[in-house]
Amino acid sequence: MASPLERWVEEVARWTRPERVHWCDGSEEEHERLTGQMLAEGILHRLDPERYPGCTLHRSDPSDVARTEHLTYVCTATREQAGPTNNWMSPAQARTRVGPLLDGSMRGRTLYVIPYILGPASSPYRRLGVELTDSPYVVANMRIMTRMGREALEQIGDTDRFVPGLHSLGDLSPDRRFIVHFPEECRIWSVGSGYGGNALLSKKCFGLRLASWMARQEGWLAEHMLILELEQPSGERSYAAAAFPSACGKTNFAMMVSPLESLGYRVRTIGDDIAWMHVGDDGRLWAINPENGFFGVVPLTSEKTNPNAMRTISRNSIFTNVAMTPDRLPWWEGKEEGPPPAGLMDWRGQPWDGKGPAAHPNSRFTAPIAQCPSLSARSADPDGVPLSALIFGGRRARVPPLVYQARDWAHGVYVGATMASETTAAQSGRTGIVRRDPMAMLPFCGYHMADYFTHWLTMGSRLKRPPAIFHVNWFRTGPDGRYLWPGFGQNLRVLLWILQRAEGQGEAVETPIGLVPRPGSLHLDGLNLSAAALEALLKVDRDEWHREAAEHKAFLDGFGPRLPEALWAQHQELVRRL
Ligand code: GTP
Ligand code: SPV
Ligand code: MN
Repeated sequence: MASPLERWVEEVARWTRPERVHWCDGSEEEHERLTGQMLAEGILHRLDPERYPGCTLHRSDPSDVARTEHLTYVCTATREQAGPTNNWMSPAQARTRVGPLLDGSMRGRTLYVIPYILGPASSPYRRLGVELTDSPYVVANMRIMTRMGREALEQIGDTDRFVPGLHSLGDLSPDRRFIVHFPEECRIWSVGSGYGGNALLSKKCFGLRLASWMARQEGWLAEHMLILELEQPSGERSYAAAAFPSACGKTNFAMMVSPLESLGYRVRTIGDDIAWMHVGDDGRLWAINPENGFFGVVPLTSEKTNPNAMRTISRNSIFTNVAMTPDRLPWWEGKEEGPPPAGLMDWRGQPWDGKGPAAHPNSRFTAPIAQCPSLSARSADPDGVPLSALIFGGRRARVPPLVYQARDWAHGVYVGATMASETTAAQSGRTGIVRRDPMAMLPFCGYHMADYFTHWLTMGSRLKRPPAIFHVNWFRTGPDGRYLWPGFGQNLRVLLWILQRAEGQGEAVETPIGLVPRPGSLHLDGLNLSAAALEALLKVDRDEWHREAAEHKAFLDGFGPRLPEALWAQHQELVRRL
């Protein structure tokens, strides 16, 4: 008798008509063979094997360089279940609109079967998935990003306990591109894109959209969050998770190098993009990183901004849409000081004309988590780590101060629900526009966002020792348009205050929006920051916040009567305090 997995693979093969089917075992030998094939076909290009051993460059189709949110759908039975922030079509509509695009779409290609585990292999919180794809580049990425291969296949065995995800490159045309989710069946179809979060179905499709749906039903949280560890001079370790929208600093924050290492403060990395969080027996919130690699933003990554990332991506990594020097080194804006090297090939593979950027602004690295020098010893702890703090943050030139603390859990949920950020190159469309992005989950929540807020509030009531909640903004600018805060490793100074506050220490002053650091309570020794800049960074301007609160209201109104009363109460409290 064929297993559910075998039956599904056969069914998909009859439908998409691949020339052959390959079951991935995740072995070194398989990896070598596939890489060799992609090099021969020009899907990958070898980088300098001395300076970047095991590294390759991939150039995606120029029309396929970022997630396409307008082509991403949540296909629940009713539109109401998907809510006002998701694109919706009915499951039946999805079958008639998207199904035909998959019909025969793998002709002449190989169908790869990728079994994978999200989370440490022995974690009670792990989940199993299988991606079927006709892209060998997706296979190579999934091998880095997940625990892929034999072990996953064994854990699936004859059961149907896996999330089926079907992906085909189709003809790569944006006119025939769809990323559709069927939460009720826990199923994903993606066609017409080979890029990142559109095509690596373990990541945003399963890890967030479907997982957030499962999490609500089962009483946990699936969030767009990094997870980090802070070691104190006493040797004590505490943990925090932070949600910043795409390309707003999660990877950098998770890998930051402490400027206070000589004093005994050290940061270690657990995850950089997704956190799955459960209520522990001790009433605390525990987090695991479901992923096994990083799919990170390349531009501006440098020895200065993120030396841990530079080490991590120095071998066995895939670079997507970066530029290349004549001696086959990957190159990107912000990599090093000084003028760009001569003779660059841009991300499209053309001689660089010096006009636009040489590397695409959303160029990415795919690198194994095990190569990260700052990796925490508990990064693959099956139980996860207990969180002391949750941090929300956005990219805002104005309004939110460097850091503030929410008064309690419900206020923290309000802060997360109303946060906003300027759009970046991580999604197609215009950049630099302020949009509300609740909990950095706007493009990733698999159901009605008002129900998601209710779920957050309910989770708080189940936590005996809830993490304290904060909001940060590294991106506030001065009158000259320059960032007021140096950012990157210096963000540790803010993290210190956050974790002190979470332990009931650290000094704060009350403001209408929450608690901001008392000047002097931030550890700023050795940082050349003027008193005026600090004041500007911590300033809470009532006029600006009145306008901000009005925008909160307009945004929350869009959720209609499903919005939990507790959030309206928070809003009224904010307005009253202002
Ligand atoms: P996704 O992978 O898209 O989810 O992004 P991310 O949230 O992990 O963002 P990442 O850390 O890759 O940073 C995105 C961009 O913001 C990069 O160009 C960084 O150099 C820049 N950046 C990150 N942290 C800071 C900071 O503290 N200050 C400033 N000014 N820029 C930062
Ligand atoms: C993001 O856009 O938030 C990413 C990259 O982490 S992608 O995998 O394309 O979603
Ligand atoms: Mn992300």
